[in-house]
This record gives sequence, structure tokens and C-alpha cells, in this order.
Amino acid sequence: EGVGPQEYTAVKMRVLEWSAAAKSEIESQCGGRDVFLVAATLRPETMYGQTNCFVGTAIKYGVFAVNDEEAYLCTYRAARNMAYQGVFSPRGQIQQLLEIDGSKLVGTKIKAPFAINPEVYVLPMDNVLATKGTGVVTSVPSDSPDDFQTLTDLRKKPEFYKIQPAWAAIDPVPVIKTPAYGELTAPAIVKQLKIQSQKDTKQLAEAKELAYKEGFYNGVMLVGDFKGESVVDAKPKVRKSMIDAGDAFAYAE
Ligand code: A2H
Repeated sequence: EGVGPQEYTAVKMRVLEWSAAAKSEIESQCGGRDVFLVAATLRPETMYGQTNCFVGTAIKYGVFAVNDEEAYLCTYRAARNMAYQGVFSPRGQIQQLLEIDGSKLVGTKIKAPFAINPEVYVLPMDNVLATKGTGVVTSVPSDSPDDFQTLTDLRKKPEFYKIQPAWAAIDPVPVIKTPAYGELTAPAIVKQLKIQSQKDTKQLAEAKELAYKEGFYNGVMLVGDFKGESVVDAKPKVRKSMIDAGDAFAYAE
């Protein structure tokens, strides 16, 4: 971790259909607001390739009113940071509508903004930290080794992870081409390092480093409005487009 603040892009994933376990509990307490799962990412340029979204099953989340129309689902810790950063109105105020276990969110259908497959599902991931970002991780298995390996584990053992196979059905989408690894950077690195499971955290940390460096410095966009541009150039432009469209906001910690 660096010393300065980390500038994330907070991506708003609107709930389309709650899981059976969450539905009545949440809908009764949100006052008709649209609810968004908010995912913190450092790679906004990869959002075209979202295939699902991850939560920690042992993490507690809250739903927080943004105003009378919208509410955000994230950890309390993240909501407090958002309040300080002026995300809620009035500024500084936190209005928590309810608390819910991450395990109950699995199977919720959400809209992934800018994604080529915009309707995706919430799935469980072992390595989500409650102490980082919003506790919600949008999944881009083409470019994130952690996301690819977790998706692979879920597909191998859906009963063990208590998911329906259909929730993990979207394949990685080519978004960025790199000279070293081709159109699916993360799967290529996971294979090269012989990673077997999301429990291989040491190798995954190495894979993450390799994927990040190669994607950021040498990657070229394959899709979207900035197709053909380098990732270095496209990254701030995709971020701005998402923010201008109302699909994301700046979040720092
Ligand atoms: B990134 P840093 Cl394509 N627990 O977004 C675990 N991981 C979390 C998290 C949490 N609470 N909150 C965010 N993250 C993930 C995209 C992506 C990301 C790609 C490639 C690499 C990558 C799609 N997932 O991250 O420790 C989020 O995943 C590797 C740099 O603050 C977020 O960006 O550096 C990244 O980790 C932030 O990690």
C-alpha cells in the first residue's frame, strides 16, 4: 500500500431483483428508493468486462439513504467516508436504513454500468476485506486474477458455494489486449503461475502485480468509446464518462 490516499472509482450497480433471502427485508425498509451496490475499483477502464459482483459472506453491509430517491449498499465504514466526502445529502449525515449479512445478498441481480453484459449476479468471494473500499468488488475476470480464480472456483463447486450455476454463467469478456498475454490477461497469468484456487493468495498477489503492470503500461482498449487507445490514455476518460453519466463517483480513502 502506498502512503497517499487511494483514489477509487465507486461504481453504482442498481439492484434489478433482490435474492429471495434479501427481498422482503430490504424492500420494506427502503422507502421506495432505488438501491445500488457500490463497488470500489482502481481499474474503471475494465468495466466493459464486468461479469458479476462479489461480496464477503461474513461481512455486514448497510443500506444508506443518499437522498429521497436513492440508497447505497456498502460497509458502514465506507458510508462514513462517503458522508465526509459529501456523497450524501445533507453532507456529513449518515442515514442507515438497515443492516444485512453479505450471505443474504448472493443471487441478487444487478445492473453493471458500461458492461457488455449488463445484467449480472452477486456472488461470494473469500478474500473480500471489510476494511478496504466499500466491501463490494465488481468482477472483471478478463483482467483481474482474483476475480478470474474466484469465478473458476464457483463454477467448479456451485453446491459448496451455495450458488446457482446460472449466476456464474457469463464468461470473461476481452476488454484490453496486452503484448505479453493477449486478450484475456488474467486467465493467461493464472494459468502461467499454475494457480489452483482463490486460497493461493501468495501467487494471486504476484499475478495481480503482473496483470496490473502489463495492463496499465502496455494495454490497448479492445472495446468501448476509446477502442484502440492505450489504457494509460483511456483510463481517465472512461472514469469521466462513467461519472458524467451518473453511473459512478469519486471515492477516496
Ligand atoms: B479492482 P487496492 Cl480488472 N477486498 O477492480 C478485496 N479486494 C477489493 C476490495 C475489498 N474490500 N475492494 C476493492 N477490491 C479490489 C477491478 C480490477 C481491480 C481489475 C484488476 C485489478 C484490480 C475489477 N475487480 O485490483 O488494494 C478491486 O478490484 C488490483 C489492483 O486498494 C480494486 O480494483 O490496491 C482493488 O482490489 C483495490 O485494491
